[in-house]
Amino acid sequence: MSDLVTLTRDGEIGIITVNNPPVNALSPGVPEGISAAIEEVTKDDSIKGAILIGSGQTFIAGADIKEFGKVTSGERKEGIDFLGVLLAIEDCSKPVVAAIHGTAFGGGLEVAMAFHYRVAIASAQVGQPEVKLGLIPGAAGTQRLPRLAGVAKAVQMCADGNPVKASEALAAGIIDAVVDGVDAAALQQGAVEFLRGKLAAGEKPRKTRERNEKLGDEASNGPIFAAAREMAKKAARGMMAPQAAIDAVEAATRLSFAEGCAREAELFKQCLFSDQSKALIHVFFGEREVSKIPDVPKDTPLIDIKSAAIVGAGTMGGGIAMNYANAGIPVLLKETTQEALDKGMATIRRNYENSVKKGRFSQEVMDKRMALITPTLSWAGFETADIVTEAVFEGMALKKEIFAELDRICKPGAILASNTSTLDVDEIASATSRPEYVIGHHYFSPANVMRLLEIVRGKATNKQVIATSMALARRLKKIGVLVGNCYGFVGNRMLHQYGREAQFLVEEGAKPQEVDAALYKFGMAMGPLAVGDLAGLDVGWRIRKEHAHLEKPGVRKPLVADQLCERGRYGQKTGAGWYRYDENRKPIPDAEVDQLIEELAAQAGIRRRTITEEEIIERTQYALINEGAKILEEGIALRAVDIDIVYLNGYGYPAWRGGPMWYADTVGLKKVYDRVCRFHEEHGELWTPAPLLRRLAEEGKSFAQYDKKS
Ligand code: 3H9
Repeated sequence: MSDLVTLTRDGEIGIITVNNPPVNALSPGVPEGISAAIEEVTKDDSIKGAILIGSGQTFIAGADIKEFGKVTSGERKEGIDFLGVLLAIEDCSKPVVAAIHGTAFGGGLEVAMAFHYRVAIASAQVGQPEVKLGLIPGAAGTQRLPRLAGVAKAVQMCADGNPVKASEALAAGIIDAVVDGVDAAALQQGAVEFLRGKLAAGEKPRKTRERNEKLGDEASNGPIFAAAREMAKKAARGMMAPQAAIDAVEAATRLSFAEGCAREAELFKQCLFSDQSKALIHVFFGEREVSKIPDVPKDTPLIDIKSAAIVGAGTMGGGIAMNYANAGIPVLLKETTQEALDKGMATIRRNYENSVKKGRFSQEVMDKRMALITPTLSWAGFETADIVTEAVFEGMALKKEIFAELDRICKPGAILASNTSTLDVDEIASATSRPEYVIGHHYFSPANVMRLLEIVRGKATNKQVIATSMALARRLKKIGVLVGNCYGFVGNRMLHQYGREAQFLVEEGAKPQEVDAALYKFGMAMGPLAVGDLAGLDVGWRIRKEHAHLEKPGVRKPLVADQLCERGRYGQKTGAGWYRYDENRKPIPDAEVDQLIEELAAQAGIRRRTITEEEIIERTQYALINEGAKILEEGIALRAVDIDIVYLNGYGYPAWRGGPMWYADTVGLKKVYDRVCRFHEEHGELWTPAPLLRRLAEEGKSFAQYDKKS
């Protein structure tokens, strides 16, 4: 045995402890250590039974995800024989109990299911989240879980990957008891008592793999699998792992345990070597990487955020207020007229009521949250707020006026954040005498739902304000990504290029619905033109008017969106935009729009032609990637993975493609660069290749390699 796994004793009970911080993952040495401990338990006559427990905050949270990349890259030839280890546990001649606190996820739950019994404290969670990494359970989870929980529960857990709480796991038969207590010490004691009870009763332990009574039959299982496949098709559109997980659970109902394991292994391998799994593992580590800011040390002291205030109770301001209230932080919400304030509060109330109706939380929770939001027409109370977020109309003059006012009112050390989506944070900060406390907090609509928070660092923003903003993002259940200050920051600056190409494609001959359909098929949550209709075409129209002075003469610009706005077609809110909308908000292609497009294209002398789906993908994706490379080289994004995380969490980019920069790596930067050069020749200056893209392509490198070095 190693330090990773120890065997100690509590009287006649062996205590096997896994010590592999931070999450007791099954890194090399851990399964072997458990195996050796079980052997010792079997051999030692003074030990009558054993428990397995994790040290620290958790049971085993799964396989060591870092190891998968080593296997797929060929760096590691031999895999760990998980199945063999689990069979040995199950075959142990003495009763063994898995004691669960924190999370028993993936391989962790698979280990636990090979034990004869499982007990947990109430706060523990169990789950098979492998599909979130593009994988399926690979250590007989798809075979043992249906034997414990029944087919319906097992197929659900393996296909959606969501965890279940201890109480639910108990009801499903996954665990055998919930023990009192809140920590590992209480758990250990409870598990030992549980085991002593079993020993005293002389109960013969059962092997999970031999428990077939919940496996159902063809007639009962057929509808379960059909429904699960349908559900996965919708909820995990484009992903292969959920379907593979369902196939593997189905194998458990049709084959022997050993054959079922062999089928699972085959499917696991297919998933492991897929681009989807590599992308999702990149996302898993990326979401954690973005919290690391090279020049802001981990131990930077934070500003204590006990109260907040928001200027503007519109769609964004209201959503931001909900975030604070949801996190238990009291928040003032200011508007200029009673009417606007009432409207904002009514929207918040309606949103909460919908959540209560859907059973997301209770009326009591809603009441508490509503009570944390104080509507106001005055600045009174702003002087004590630890953070103020401005969420007014996107106009520089107005924002500067508000920041000058905040500078007069707010206490020293308060964070002054702007929810601007495009504007210069330094210019906004220049309206104050304390630019070091000014920062951008760019939320995404709907702000109470979307996970992304772009945190925009101005040239004077101090490190404490940055560190506090990153920590606050976590408190608000967001993923904070630090970005530099430029027009549109990371997300909208890239989106601008993407949206531009979508519109050019339409002018050159693709129908709006063809552009949207191609990108939806690619995996985007919605096509770009449908997104425009949803967000309101007038928003961009207004921004374009504000920035008209920055346009370069002679550079092509999209023609149609502004004309749609001139005709009052602002999108869904006016019942028409790129599409017409029926009463169910279903987009309907509109001949009037086709005609307008043709007219505008003819006036501009644009030759109309057939556009392929491939061209739609290349033009839109490579526009994102080329701009992303410029953003990276300019240091607006810290790493390519930061750009990916922005796109996945703010723009509906499919996680299984890993984000635009990772997607570029999977295509190959040489190919992307060559196509960008071609588009440059055909379409001119807007396609000027990013120097970084050229350099990496010429060196045969990827963005991921660039990240490793930076
Ligand atoms: C699997 O099990 C396949 C099997 O079927 C067997 C196949 C043969 N491995 O999230 P946190 C790191 S697939 C390696 O910030 P939290 C993480 O990167 C696996 N590293 O903490 C971070 O590192 P750093 C199935 C891991 O408290 C640090 O630990 N299991 C792993 O917010 C802290 O993580 C899963 O998918 C890992 N398995 O949340 C579970 N897990 O500090 C994945 C974490 O350097 N993990 N790290 O940035 C989680 O869901 C969360 O980490 C957990 C803790 C809920 C456990």
